[in-house]
Amino acid sequence: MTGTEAAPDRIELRGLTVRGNHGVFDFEKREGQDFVIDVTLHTSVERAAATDDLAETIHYGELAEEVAGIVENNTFDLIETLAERIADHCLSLCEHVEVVVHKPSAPIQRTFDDVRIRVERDRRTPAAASVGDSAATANSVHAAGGADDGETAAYLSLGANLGEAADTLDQAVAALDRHPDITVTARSSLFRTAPWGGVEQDDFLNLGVLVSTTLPALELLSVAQGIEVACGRTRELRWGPRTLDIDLIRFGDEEAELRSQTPRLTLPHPRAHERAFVLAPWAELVGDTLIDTPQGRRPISAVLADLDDQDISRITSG
Ligand code: A4P
Ligand code: MG
Repeated sequence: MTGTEAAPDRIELRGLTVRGNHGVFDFEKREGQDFVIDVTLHTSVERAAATDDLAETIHYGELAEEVAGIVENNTFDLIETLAERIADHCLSLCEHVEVVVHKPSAPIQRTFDDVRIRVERDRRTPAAASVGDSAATANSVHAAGGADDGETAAYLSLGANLGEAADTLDQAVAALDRHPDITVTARSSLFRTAPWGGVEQDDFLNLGVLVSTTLPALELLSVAQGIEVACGRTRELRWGPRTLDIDLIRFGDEEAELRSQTPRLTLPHPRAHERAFVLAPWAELVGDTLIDTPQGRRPISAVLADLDDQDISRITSG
């Protein structure tokens, strides 16, 4: 049975108009324009109707705010990406969703009524498996991360080896800090690091930042991915060259870090313990901390000592 058959009812939000800075052209990112969003959530309203209780349904006021936040707090080149992100979020609320993103002021040199992208996603179909997984994570993140009622500390690792890598990293840190719900509390030195992962390519520049955020982990990752896109991320190969990569390594404190096992968000980062370019900036920022390894929790300094064959050098102080 599909999600659609399971829930014949719909909650529909139409014509939500939000100013955003999405588009491939610089002027679109700089000046912004209106985006119009339609969302259809496939969800049963039977129980809410029977009890007349708001707690039994999806609050459409909150939905509108959350969707508006995704439009306002990210910068994507493509409305395809924006539609996907909104759908991804909605799958934390229901099993099946349709999202339409209209861009009525798109830079098209002809008279036109509208241009729009429509995506339909289901938690349970293989095509949307990662979306569904991430939606499940979104729920657990809200429960486990404690981000709804306060600040959560997180560690992010940033890397680049294409273009003006040092400038890109500066811009990325500034963009994270500009976000209204994220504060960069500490930034590491810049490190020059030999490529990890077996792909022959130029050295990377890497750094790490500690942030404090009121966002749940998935939204923090979405913001980071939006910054990757805005910095013109290109990547052809897994572990290959990239303009900018931002990985979420830890969300929460050492004693209360979020654990997540989905393709969209795996936490703690499963390969952190193998990578000096992740651990050296982290150790610089926090001193010692216990991290997950296949041998159990170990002090970061001991794990780093085992990685001393990885070529890494500090090039500026933070
Ligand atoms: N994803 C799941 N969990 C996470 C998480 N904790 N943080 C998902 C970030 N992303 C996470 O990521 C692929 C998918 O992983 C996304 O859909 C995301 O939702 P990606 O960034 O698109 O792909 P990728 O970066 O090519 O793959 P991967 O496996 O993330 O590569 P890494 O691990 O980021 O490695 N060598 C040096 N010296 N310095 C580097 O910075 N970076 C890489 C990239 C390889 N070698 C390097 C460096
Ligand atoms: Mg990555």
